[in-house]
This record gives sequence, C-alpha cells and structure tokens, in this order.
Amino acid sequence: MIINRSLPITPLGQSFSRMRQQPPHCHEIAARFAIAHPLGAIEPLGRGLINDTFSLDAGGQRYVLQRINGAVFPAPERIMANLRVLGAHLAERADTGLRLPSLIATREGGDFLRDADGAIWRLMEFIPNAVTLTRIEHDAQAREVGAVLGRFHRLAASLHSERLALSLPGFHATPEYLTRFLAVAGQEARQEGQAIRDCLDFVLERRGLADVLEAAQASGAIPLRVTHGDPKLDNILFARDGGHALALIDLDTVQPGLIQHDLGDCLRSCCNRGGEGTRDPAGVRFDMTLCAGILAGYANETRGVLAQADIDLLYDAIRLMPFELGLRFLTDHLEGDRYFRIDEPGQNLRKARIQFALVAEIERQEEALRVLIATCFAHAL
Ligand code: GN1
Ligand code: MG
Repeated sequence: MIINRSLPITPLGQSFSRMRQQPPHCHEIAARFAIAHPLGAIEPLGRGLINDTFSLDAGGQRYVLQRINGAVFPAPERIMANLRVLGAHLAERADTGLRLPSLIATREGGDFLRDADGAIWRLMEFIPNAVTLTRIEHDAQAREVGAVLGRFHRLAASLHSERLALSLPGFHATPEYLTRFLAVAGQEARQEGQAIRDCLDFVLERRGLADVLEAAQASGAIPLRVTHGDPKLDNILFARDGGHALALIDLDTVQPGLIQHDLGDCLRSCCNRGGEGTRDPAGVRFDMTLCAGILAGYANETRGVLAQADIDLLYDAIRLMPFELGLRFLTDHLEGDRYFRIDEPGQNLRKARIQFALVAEIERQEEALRVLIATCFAHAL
C-alpha cells in the first residue's frame, strides 16, 4: 500500500513519555523562515520516532518543518553543517539521479533557528509528487530501493568522511548498546516477565556478534565512509506511482560510518514485510526475494566502490542490524521509553521481539543468503 507523506498521524491523546504532539508555537517558528505568507495548516507528518516533523502550507507551497530532538542529537548544528557539506558535494555533480530535500533559509539567512527553549528547528522543501511505501510490493521496487542507496554511497564515496562531523556519536556502536543493555537487564531489583528473560537469553547466545563490524573497521579491513545512517523504507521517497525511487530523506544521521550498517539496516527494514510494528514474532519472515532485488540494485550502482572485504562482511551486517535495533528497543523499554516515541505501553518490548525474530529468520537462511550475496556482487569489484 502507498501512503502520501502528508497524511496526518492522529495523536492518541495519552501522555506517554515520548508521545507525538504538536508544540504550541509552531506558527511562530514557521514565521521566522523566509517563506511567503499567509501561513496555513501545520500537521504532524510521517512516522519518525525521534524528531518532531510537521507539514506546513504557506503561500501556496508545502514545506516540512522539523524540531530536532536535542536529547538524541548532542550538537544539532553539526547535522546542519553536514547537510551543507553533502549538499555542496552533490551540487557539483550534474544529474545525480538522487534528490535530497533542500533547506529553506531563515529570515536572518541561516539554515536553522533556535526557539526559546534552545531547540533547533529547520524548514525543508516538501518534495512534490512523492510518496513513501509502507511495504515493498514487487521486485522492481526492491531494485529501486537498492539502487537509490547504492547511488548515495557511490556519489558520497568521493567525499572524504573526515569532512563530516559526528552528528550522533556511537550511533551504530553495537558493543556499547550491548553493554548498556546487559547493565540495565542485569539490575538486581528487576522483576521481569518471561518475554524479557527470553530476550536476554537470545542476546547472550549471540553476544559475539556485536563487535563484528567494529572489529573489522578497527583492524583496517573496512574503511569509514559517508553513510546515511537510517535508510529504512520510511526514509525513501518514491515517485507518486510507486515506481521510481527519487530521494533519501531524514539526513540527520549522515556522518562517517560503515556502508555495511546502511545496507544491513535497509534490508532489515525492507525485507520484513510485516514492518517493525507487526505484533506476532512467530509470523516474522525475512523475504529473500526482496533481498535479492535490493542487493542487485545496490550492486549495480556501486560497481567499483566496494572491496572484497566489504562484501565478505555483508551477511554479518544483515544479521547484526536487527540485533542492534532489538537491543536498542529493549533497552529503551527497560529504561522507561525515553528514546523512541511510542504509541502504547510495551511497544518497545514488542518491537524488540520482532527484531530478534528477524535475526533468527536471517540465521535460518544463512546459507541461501551467503549464496545470494556472492551472486549479486560477483561483478561488483
Ligand atoms: C529511528 O527517527 P527515525 O524513525 O527515522 C532511529 C533509527 C531506527 C529507527 C527504527 C536517530 O529513526 O536508528 O532504526 O528509528 N533513529 C535514531 O524505526 O535513533
Ligand atoms: Mg531518522
């Protein structure tokens, strides 16, 4: 099913720690950007779990207004600096086939502003005639997903990753997530239910997985590169007919990282047809047909960019990313849902179990996945 990004999310009217809500001063904030008036409706937009995102109609145009989550991003101005560097790099290349949303200046000429609470706000163009997909329906879309991520990595490969600041330090440091989870889960006073004990056993059986990419990077086997950080399906814009992938959005986590994190995360998101919010762990599948399409689209775009050592780590990366996200959801559940926005109590625990079920599904298909990776990247070097 295709949904338009402008569909409002209805607030549920409950007061969980990270409930979606419209800050009262949105119109005041919007008026500080250099856009035509009158200012019209401001509505919650999208399904993001971290920032507050709104659509804004003004002067006959549509925009995306966003408040960056200052509790997550320690120095949001680094995000904006990275966007400037990346934007300039892409602008030097003609017809990249990759659109990134452009920033709208403030009335003072800056590209973000601070409100009275110190929070950072920015305004972006609303890419017209574009939709996000709640699920991939067919192979052509899967290839488009792989192609758009591959294009991003290929175009960014000529940008030295040191030119970008770390907008979110430790973002994909899986060993740190594991350490934190074990500390929280191990607190003596905890009276946890069976579901959490099962998750803990699942994690302990796989604790060796956590540092597989970090160790490879530390040993020099794979380099840091420019990464998107969060290429889940929600962050890919398709043309309105759902055919061509036009753009990658949500660029807050663009920073030096490992392309394996990006590709693993993209597959984690796209090949789980039921999505992150599905409720039955036993029904979770990792769809090999979609995976084949995404890998083929990606390999085709990144020819000459990757080395054999990069490809050798892909199976581990595909297994690692749902493991990491499961750890993050579960830790947040145990810590009181302070990081990920939730719609109902227990949601982060449920989501963690779905991610761990995905890990198990990937492991069940290890042999076939390794063959698929080798086939797709056979001519990639
Ligand atoms: C968060 O904000 P959003 O929804 O794009 C998270 C990602 C997770 C994703 C899971 C900065 O992304 O790492 O994979 O939720 N972003 C951050 O849906 O933590
Ligand atoms: Mg994000």
